Amino acid sequence: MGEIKTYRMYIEGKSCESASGQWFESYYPYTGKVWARFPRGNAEDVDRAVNAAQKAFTQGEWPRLHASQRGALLRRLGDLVAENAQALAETEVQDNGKLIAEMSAQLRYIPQWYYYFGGLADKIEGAVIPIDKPETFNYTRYEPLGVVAAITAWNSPLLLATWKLAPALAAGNTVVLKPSEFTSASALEFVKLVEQAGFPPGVVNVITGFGAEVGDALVSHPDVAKVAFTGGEMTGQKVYETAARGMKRVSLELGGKSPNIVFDDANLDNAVKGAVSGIFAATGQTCIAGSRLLVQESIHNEFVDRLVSFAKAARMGDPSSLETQVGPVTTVPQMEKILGYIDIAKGEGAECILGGGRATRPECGDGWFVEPTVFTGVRNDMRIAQEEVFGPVLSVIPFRDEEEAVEIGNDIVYGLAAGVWTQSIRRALTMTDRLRAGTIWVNTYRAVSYMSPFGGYKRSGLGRENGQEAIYDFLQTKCVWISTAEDTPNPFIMRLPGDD
Ligand code: TXE
Repeated sequence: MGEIKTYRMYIEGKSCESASGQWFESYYPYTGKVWARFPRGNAEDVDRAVNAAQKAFTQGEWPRLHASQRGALLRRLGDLVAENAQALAETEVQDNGKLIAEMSAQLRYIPQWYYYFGGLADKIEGAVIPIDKPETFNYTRYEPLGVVAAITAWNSPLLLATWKLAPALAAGNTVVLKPSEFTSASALEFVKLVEQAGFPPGVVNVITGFGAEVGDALVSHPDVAKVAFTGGEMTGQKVYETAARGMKRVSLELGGKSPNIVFDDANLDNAVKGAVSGIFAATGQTCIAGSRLLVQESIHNEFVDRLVSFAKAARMGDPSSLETQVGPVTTVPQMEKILGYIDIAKGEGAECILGGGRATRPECGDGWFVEPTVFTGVRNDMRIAQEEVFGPVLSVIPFRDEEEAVEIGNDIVYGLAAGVWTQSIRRALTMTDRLRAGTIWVNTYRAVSYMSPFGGYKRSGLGRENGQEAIYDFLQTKCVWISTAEDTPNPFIMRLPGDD
């Protein structure tokens, strides 16, 4: 690989190094080699970024813009993302190891978030309350919160940032974005487009660095009004606790261990594709992975055979080739975690019928690859069925009937998503009713949209991203009382409906 690329943080419309002058490196997962370096931020940088965001929230052009003008800026940003889609996709391939095929599609879709929330910006209306007091006018208005800290994970850096930035900005907030230390590049490429679109300095800032040094300082900063977080469950819990001390708003998008449930009346060709995309797409590094495949006993063996022959044929290797179907794992700690879980499953007595280790195929070179792995004979109480692996490892669990499918599906601390494969409308509706998860897919899997609310039940998180309701997570309600009375009544007597 050629020269190492140097990135700088972005605060108040300017590129800058960190206060400490230190750097950290990012690797290309396909080769395992360093390709870029980033400023290693600390609490001082956080303070500068939050101050810039607070200043932009209270002074200058941004707070004076109409909602329609904010919407126009967001739509312009969407256009710029579309124009620069290829370059952004290539950055993500390099930094994260994501497939170019997936990223090209994702980058064609990301502008929609800016168009949708840009369009929503001037449709947020308060209400006039038919108040029960004489000579009183009472109404509500929605106002932005202030500085939003957007903290994102490494698995889909730009998409996850977009889910936070588009509604936060549409609502009139300012933002400090902290991407994962493993994948900071796309945020810094993207923020150039924010500037080009014409957002005033300080409205969007990007700081790079580690969770304990930058993330924690950001969550604890007194001028941060809200934290929008995507990441692991343990970190989410810590963020929630820290934010609670400052009484900050929090939305958390955490992990999952989603059941993908195949009934014997399903279209099995479709269900096989759904099971494969549920766990092997994005190398299984998605919070919505269908990592528990529940298969009805009567079709279990046939289904597993079909699934394995489909998965076996998946092409691994160079993520920048359009032919590749399963790419590398993004980080070394993640690869080690996945391999650790494969050992745990073997130790628990699950049967490994596909993969089961690091990929040593020649086309994988020195990259961080794990073979697509399938375990059968998994019981739902095993760790491999209960804990999020976040990799290409599938646990197949047989079930008898609907009742047992619901019981196993819900017997988990998470509740992010679930899939149901059936041709019976009665069964589909019953299952969607009884499964406890924020998203249920029937005869499809992994579908998301800017229009459709996304978020978790139980320990999978708090709040919803996407869809109209997402913007209210970045707003607060103000209630205004105006007396139209000539005289202020006796201050020692409370007035009730019917009193003159
Ligand atoms: O995530 P972290 P990691 C799961 C997955 C993975 C595990 C750990 O199972 O193996 O989480 O991944 C920042 N205060 N998911 O370690 O630590 C951090 O810098 C504030 C599921 O990469 O949660 C990064 O920007 N911020 C998940 C972000 O939090 C802190 C996606 C997420 O990092 C912080 C990714 C702190 N104290 C991993 N510590 C999903 N839901 O999709 C860290 N951070």
